[in-house]
Amino acid sequence: MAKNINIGMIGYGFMARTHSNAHRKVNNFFDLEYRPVLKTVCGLVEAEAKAFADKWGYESYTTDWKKVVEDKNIDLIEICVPNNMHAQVALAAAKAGKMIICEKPLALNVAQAKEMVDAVEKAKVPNLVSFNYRRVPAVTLAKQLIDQGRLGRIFHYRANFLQDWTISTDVPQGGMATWRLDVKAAGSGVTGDLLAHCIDTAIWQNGSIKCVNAMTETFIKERKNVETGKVEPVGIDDACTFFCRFDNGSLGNFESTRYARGHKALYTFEINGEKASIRWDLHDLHRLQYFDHRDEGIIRGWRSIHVSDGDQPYMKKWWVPGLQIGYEHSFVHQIADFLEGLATGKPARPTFRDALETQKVCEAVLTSAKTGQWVNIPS
Ligand code: SOE
Repeated sequence: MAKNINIGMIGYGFMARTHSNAHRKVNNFFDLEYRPVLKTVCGLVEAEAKAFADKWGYESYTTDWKKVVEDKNIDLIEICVPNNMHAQVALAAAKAGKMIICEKPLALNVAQAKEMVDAVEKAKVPNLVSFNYRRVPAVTLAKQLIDQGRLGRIFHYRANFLQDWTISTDVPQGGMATWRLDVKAAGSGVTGDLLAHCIDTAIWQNGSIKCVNAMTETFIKERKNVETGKVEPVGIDDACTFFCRFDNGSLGNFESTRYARGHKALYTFEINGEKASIRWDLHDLHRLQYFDHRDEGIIRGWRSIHVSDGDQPYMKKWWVPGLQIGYEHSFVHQIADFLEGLATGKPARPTFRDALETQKVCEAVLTSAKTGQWVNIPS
């Protein structure tokens, strides 16, 4: 019999849906010692918290997150609220001895992130930050191929995360649906929201980043704030491009924007090594493109690996070879790995400490964009 882990979900938006879905499905597909139980969901508007609880099968709901954190019956706090609440909820949850899974980015800035790392490490509570794209099977396979040395020396790491949903001047800032445009709630724009994903994957696959040189732009300078009803200056970065040097000597080139007309969520990366290259595209997420220079000349070319076979990451847990999975499954894998980590004592990653590295790069990127200078990533 699996042991129950009682979940207290803080938030009822998009991310709370992806995480709740993962908790509900994980034991149907993975053989685990632990079983998540959806105990309580917490959100600002009572009727919406109730509706969320009914839809996803939570036993209760509340509008007071402190009650959830202090509830003796709750084992794990899920932080799926805007970025400016991550630190206060995480610090209280760590103090109360709860396990924590926190949405990305970990915090508003490095100072906050450090405090959160100290808190979970002092309390010795299992902790994870939700950088879900690591757990798309094709992305995990890319990491395995790199670790096997198939690419040889790595020269280039290139990543993009492109969207187009904020091009209209009518899109407001603040409030439930558009807090990502309000610097007070989000901390930054595309840097923390989208590039953080690319940076997390890049550090995981290619090692630490040494220094960055960035530029950002805010194309629409004022937007109506849903909360105040007033037109206010926009404080986030709408677009960000940066170069970097990795510790392994390779060069990085990253771009993110919410102004790439035609792209809804196009996350791509390409890694070029001495012997081979890899390319991945979120819109074709079950495929990994691979080019190996050691192939015989007449058949050498890019192969498109359909990552759906039982010996490829995570896939033996799903259907039969050849049948693919999608976005939601990366969150199921995340929960499976977290629960597996509890059982084995080998924590799933990225932990808060790992995510602090990404936070440092994000902060250095924003500093560089302001000063126009190269910025070193502090150790
Ligand atoms: C923003 O639109 C967003 O939802 C991010 O917040 C997510 O982290 C990303 O995966 C998809 O886009």
